[in-house]
Amino acid sequence: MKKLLLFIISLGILAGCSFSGETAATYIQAKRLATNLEAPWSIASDGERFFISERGGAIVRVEKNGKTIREKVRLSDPLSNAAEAGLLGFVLHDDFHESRLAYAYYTYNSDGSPVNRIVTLKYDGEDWEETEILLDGIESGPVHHGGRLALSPEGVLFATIGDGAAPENAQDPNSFNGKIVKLQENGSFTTVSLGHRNPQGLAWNAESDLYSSEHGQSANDEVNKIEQGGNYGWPVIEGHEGREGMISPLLTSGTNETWAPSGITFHNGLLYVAALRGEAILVINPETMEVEEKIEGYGRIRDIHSDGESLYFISNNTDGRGSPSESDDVLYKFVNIKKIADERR
Ligand SMILES: [Ca+2]
Repeated sequence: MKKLLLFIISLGILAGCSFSGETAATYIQAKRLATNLEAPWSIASDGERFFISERGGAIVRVEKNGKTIREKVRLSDPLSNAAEAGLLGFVLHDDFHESRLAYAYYTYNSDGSPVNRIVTLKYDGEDWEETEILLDGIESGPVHHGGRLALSPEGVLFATIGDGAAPENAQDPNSFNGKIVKLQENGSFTTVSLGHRNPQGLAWNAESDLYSSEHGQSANDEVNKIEQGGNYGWPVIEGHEGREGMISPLLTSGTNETWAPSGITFHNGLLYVAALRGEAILVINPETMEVEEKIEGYGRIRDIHSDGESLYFISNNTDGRGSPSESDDVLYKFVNIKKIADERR
């Protein structure tokens, strides 16, 4: 009887989960922190509030009490309306409390063509204003803009840049496209790695190793461990393929499955990957690089964020490629993460 009751309760509150064995953490409930986001892209937090970038060019501030305020971002050029483009990556400076500075990656319209740049934004408590261009002239084709920004454990800004739908540029050391780059405070930048198709996830583990997710062509999505100077193969190799001088992924969706991975994060020793087309959060054991669990039921997922204690994620059903519900898109928080094995004992 007790078991049956547990099972029924589980059915009720475990919506959104599918399990593969009794190995991984399980997610009892996802609480809605904010609703009606419009094509949200990045989750940032100052510890008190969330700041969610929207592709259309706004930052949504989410207060602790659930109040949401859509804030203006004054940019030096109008945003591009190309597919997948707009205000993408957004991350707060690590001294945001003092400096009120953030970094943003956006696609603007340059004489009818989409071009990406990375800028600093200054916050006045209500709105954001572009104050400095850090990297400009990042060519962008009709799609594949990349766009993820993240701060390393040392506070250095990293960015993922897509191939701009010109695959050959990913192997061209003189092109920004298909690269992961890092930018120093003094304005200098370094290419970290090349040979990427459309990377959109960046995260460091507890040992400060950098991981990235990237969209493959027709499946072959990848999770890579990024090494300085590494060549990750695109468009010469993809998925499981290998070649001397090129680094194959730690994990790939293979030729029959598409995840369309975007934001990634480490949390309590596991790697979490937001999947758009896969409509799931992939929970990956970094020791085995196996997908231990897929958390489903929220539609397309664009970004996932850990504050060390809790996990947060945003759906992405309003970008024209999903089936939005009335309250989409939503910022969720996972509550009550437990071991499924414990739960069943
Ligand atoms: Ca690759």
